[in-house]
Amino acid sequence: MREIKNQIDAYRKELEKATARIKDAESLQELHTLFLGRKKGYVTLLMNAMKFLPPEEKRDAGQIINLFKKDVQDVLDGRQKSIQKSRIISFAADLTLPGRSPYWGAPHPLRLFQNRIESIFQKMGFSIEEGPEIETDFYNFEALNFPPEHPARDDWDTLYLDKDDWLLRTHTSPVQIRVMEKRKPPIRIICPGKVFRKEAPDPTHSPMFYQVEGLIVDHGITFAHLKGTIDFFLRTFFHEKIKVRFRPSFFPFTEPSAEVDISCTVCNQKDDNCRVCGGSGWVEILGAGMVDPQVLKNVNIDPEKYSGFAFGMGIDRTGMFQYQIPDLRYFFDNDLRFIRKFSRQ
Ligand code: FA5
Repeated sequence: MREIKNQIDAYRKELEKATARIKDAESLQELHTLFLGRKKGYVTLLMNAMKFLPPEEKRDAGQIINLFKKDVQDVLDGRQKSIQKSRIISFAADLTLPGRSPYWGAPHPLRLFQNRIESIFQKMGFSIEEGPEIETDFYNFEALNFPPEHPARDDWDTLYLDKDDWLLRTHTSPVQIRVMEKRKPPIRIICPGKVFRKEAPDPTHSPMFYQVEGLIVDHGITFAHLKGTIDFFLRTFFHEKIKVRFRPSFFPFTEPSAEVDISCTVCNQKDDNCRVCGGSGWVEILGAGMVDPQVLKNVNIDPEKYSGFAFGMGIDRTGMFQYQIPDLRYFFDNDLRFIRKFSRQ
């Protein structure tokens, strides 16, 4: 009996020290197993030792051991409650902090500009077509009236692929041919997409950029329709007061041809040293013209019955001028501080 009492005293001291070291639910569980484990816990060992006592001592020994067991249980329960409470307190402390809202993905600004351009033309009755970015010489040049060795091919700094006459399309005009091959007039389409040119990047040029091609072919289409459509688009996309001018130009697939400029939205025609317009006050936004009769013949449309106009516009430049961004390379640097400025539009 004396031995059992001494052993209980020793266990109580151990419990006191071990309890002070409990930090978490895991160390609490370890202590529980050490004292109350069914097979080798200290309380079980004491019960086993009781078998060797004389019968008249067994009752008292049983009471002392049960008292010890209850004390151990109380101590462990108390620790468990305090661990739970500290967890709740550390969580509750966060409730005073402002919440962190996750950043949702958003369309790239160029996609937003494209959406806007598409929606203006859709309201005018245009439908949307797409074509491949890898093209053949035939669609990119030949069917558009650039015979081999034609000097105008040099205006498009082409990236050729190894195989046969494949290349990265230099403009979206080949989609005109693909559509007219399949469909007869009336045709009223726009074709947005990526194009590629072997060009050194600068504030208004990129070797990869986006264009939107437009094409109308029907009876009695004139240059006045082209002018009215472009004028309406630019005034809707930018603002009513934007100045628009048509300059005579040359494209092998349109006759007559024009390049269209708008008044510089970055300097408002007021800075002789403007990085974007170079002080001229004007920036080129698109090329356009009446579809050359030879192009219509190439796709078996009778130019005596039908006429059409086409245009090709830089999406990057259009967005750049809308937001007065002085360098279109910002669109491709993918600096999130820049990209996110557009995400809630
Ligand atoms: C063309 O690409 C013709 N296919 C457009 C066309 C279509 C004319 C139908 C007639 C009929 P151009 O090379 O000028 O033309 O390019 C058209 C527009 O793309 C330019 O006005 C400009 O806004 C944009 N652009 C041209 N080169 C670049 C470049 N390197 N980086 C960014 N935008 C460019």
